[in-house]
Amino acid sequence: MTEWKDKKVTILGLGKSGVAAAHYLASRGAKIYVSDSAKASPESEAQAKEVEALGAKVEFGGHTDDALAFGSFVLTSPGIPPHSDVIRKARDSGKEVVSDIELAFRETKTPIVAITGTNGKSTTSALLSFILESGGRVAPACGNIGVPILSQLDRKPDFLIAEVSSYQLEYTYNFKPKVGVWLNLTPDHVDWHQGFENYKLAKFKLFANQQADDYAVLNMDDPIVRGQITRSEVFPFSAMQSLDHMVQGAFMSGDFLSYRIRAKNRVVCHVDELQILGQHNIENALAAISCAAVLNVEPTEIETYIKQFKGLEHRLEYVDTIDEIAYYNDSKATNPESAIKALQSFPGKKIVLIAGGRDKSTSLDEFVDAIRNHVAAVILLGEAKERFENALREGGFNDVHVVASLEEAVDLGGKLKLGPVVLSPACASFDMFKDFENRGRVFKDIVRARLNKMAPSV
Ligand code: UMA
Ligand code: ADP
Repeated sequence: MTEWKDKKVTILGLGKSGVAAAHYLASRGAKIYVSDSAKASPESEAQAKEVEALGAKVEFGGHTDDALAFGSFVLTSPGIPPHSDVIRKARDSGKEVVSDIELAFRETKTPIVAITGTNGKSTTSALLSFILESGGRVAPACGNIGVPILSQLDRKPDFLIAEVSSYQLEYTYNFKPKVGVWLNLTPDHVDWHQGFENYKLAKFKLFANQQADDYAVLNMDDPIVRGQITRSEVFPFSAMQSLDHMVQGAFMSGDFLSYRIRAKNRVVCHVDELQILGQHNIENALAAISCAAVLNVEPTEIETYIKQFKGLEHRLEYVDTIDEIAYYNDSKATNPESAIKALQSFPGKKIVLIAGGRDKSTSLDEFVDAIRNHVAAVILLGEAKERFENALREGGFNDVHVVASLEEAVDLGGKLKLGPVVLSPACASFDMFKDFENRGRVFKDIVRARLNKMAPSV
């Protein structure tokens, strides 16, 4: 741990992680200069006041040489890319540039479970945290999930369950989680990393410093992840293979989620006992089971709590049933790949899909294929509606309805009575909503208002 008294630190970015870092360091006597490239706004002015009250200096509208020269090292917000002028300048002047997870690792003896992957990080982190905390431990889900890791250290946790992004990993050097989890890897954030190879290398850093008494929880169903070589002990998981040849691991035994550790096989639950839907969530559950197993959580605790986990808001979240039609909010599905996961999560049923929003202009071929197989009707709205409608009709799917608002979409979905109504937009939300969370909450409000209208008055 570092002695911070009177040590000077430059923090780049006055976002969530910058503010949390300022609090952590100022409470230990460090002198702080926070520099943000954006112009001041009412919201950022309020954040500036908060950190100025800690004695920190704040600048907006660019990163000056003064700010860079101030600190003996630089803590960067994860969004700032390594090829940006400010990071290049800091490094050229010999400064160490670290992310908050690197600093947190240096500052705590609490074992860290670090969970990464292109998809499923938040669900897996939240599920593991739920299992551990339901059993009475302090084990917050933190990091990229939206709770800066530095804000959790003073709670004296038993474990830190850190969702880590490739951005945060890029700025790590000594980071060594007790358990590193890698769920999957598909192209993402390629511009930020300047290529897929760099994105992959950032993810590899999760295991770079691990030793034989650490664990690597690896998805054997992912062609890149399963090839990872580590010094740490591998605990494999697979939703598709039996793993009979492995000494330990988490796997499906028929329809049961199971694991083997120290030569004992354990059955956790039947797949239908999980409240989180879909094949992708079986993978997330097996990853969380793997972590709980290596952390020596009692099998009965894992069995009990995994069944109680309701999932995260906006990820295939069950809202309610009106007139025998169930409604689901999957507003977090902001690209076609994640919407496909939702379509595949209702085996034996066809759904009514509400999609559209701000178009990411990526290929719709696989999305249209999945719609042909799993969807009875599509209701489109937002900026993407024309391109989506054309792609669907060209792909031979004609049960397409175009509407002007989410209210109209929910109303029509209920009237069609063709199956569960699922909002899984495959698009960003910014054309009609503040963000995906706002879109999901508006959807839920509309559904619940309809439910209230239907309820008989007493
Ligand atoms: N900024 C600069 N200089 C620049 C660029 C940006 O000063 O060159 C400033 C911005 O003006 C902003 C500040 O940096 O005021 C930081 O904003 P930010 O959103 O990048 O960072 P935080 O608010 O600290 O949020 C970060 C993560 N954001 C990113 O990685 C982009 C959050 O993940 C995370 O929840 C939070 O820390 C707590 O750990 C968000 C995310 O989008 C959800 N992550 C990506 C993803 O999941 O795909 C990786
Ligand atoms: P992340 O934190 O990595 O963005 P989330 O748990 O928030 O992941 O899930 C976001 C979306 O990604 C989900 O709505 C789902 O469509 C998809 N998803 C979740 N888990 C997986 C997985 N294991 N593999 C592939 N896709 C997944």
